[in-house]
Amino acid sequence: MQRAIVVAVETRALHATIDAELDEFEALARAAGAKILERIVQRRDAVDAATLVGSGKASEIAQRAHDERADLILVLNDLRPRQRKNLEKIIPLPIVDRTMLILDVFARYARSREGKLQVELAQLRYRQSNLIGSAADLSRLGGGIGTRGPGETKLEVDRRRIAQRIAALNVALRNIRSQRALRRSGSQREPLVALVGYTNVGKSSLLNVMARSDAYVADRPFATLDPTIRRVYLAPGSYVRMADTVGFITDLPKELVAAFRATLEELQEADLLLHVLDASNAQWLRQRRAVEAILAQLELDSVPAITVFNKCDRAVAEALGQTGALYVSAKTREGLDSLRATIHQRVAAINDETKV
Ligand SMILES: Nc1nc2c(ncn2[C@@H]2O[C@H](COP(=O)(O)OP(=O)(O)OP(=O)(O)O)[C@@H](O)[C@H]2O)c(=O)[nH]1
Ligand SMILES: [Mg+2]
Repeated sequence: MQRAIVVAVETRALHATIDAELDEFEALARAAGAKILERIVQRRDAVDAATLVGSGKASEIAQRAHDERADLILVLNDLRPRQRKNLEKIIPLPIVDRTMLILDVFARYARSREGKLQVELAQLRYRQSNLIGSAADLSRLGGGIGTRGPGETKLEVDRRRIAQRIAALNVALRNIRSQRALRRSGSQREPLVALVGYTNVGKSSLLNVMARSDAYVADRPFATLDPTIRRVYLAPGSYVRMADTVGFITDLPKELVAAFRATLEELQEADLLLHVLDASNAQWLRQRRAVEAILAQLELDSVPAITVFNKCDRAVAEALGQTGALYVSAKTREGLDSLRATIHQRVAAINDETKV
């Protein structure tokens, strides 16, 4: 386990949401295998242009890191390349930002060949555009959080080889996708319903209770990275294919959106989206907005959708009574009959429309 100190600058803009963002950030850090020693938050009107935190604060962090034998610094705010360089001069430890942390969780858990290639592509693009990964940096980092590639391979060091590797990854991904498109065009299709939503809201759990399947479920961000499809019974003679997808998160790194774009755009073929929300999370509205923004970015906002609040067995008051939404629990199985009935009606209505 790597020992990490979490650092954040609380600007005015962040004031209202910083606690929730730090909780989420630390959940990501734990999923990446870090042990969090301490949270250091500095309040400022704006971040310091040179060192993110003030330079005095940076020295203080360096001292704490030394005293607590920390291995790395995790920074919540976006870091410019220059701020990273300057901070690394004051704090002689690897500095990992939120994007690197998310990419690291993906690298750690991607299983399918396509998933691994996509993650590696995203990581290399990020390193390229943020000027990370000179040989000196990497030898110091030694294969920990921020440098781990999918399947424990080390990220490429040499810039010229990074460009070559990116090109090779793009070719390999195109091949996988064209094979999948061929397979799909042959199959007689039942309607496709896709589960989408913020990470950890219970999409895979819902798929499991609906399809009596055993997709991987875990109480950590990004448990699902590889798309799965299962057949789900709705009513006599009525079945749909239900797709589970990677969860979304606020400010999903653009490199990840780009790398996963092709896979996610296949959701445009869905007849219906189930936008799953976590009724037990006080942050559900913020999560909903983040998901809606990503759906728009992927041009999925024109696909018919229904809103499903999951975890209604422990709902917070503010999540209740939203009009037009369904309330279910994958845990207690409450509300699943009406979810099946609603999907059945919506899919039938869509099919009728397309016949006319
Ligand atoms: N109390 C309660 N917990 C639930 C319910 N559904 C899921 N969970 C828990 O929520 C956590 C996340 O569930 P997942 O099904 O892995 O969530 P997901 O949306 O697929 O998450 P990612 O794949 O990581 O995006 C797990 O610990 C589940 O046991 C529910 O209805 N009630
Ligand atoms: Mg999942």
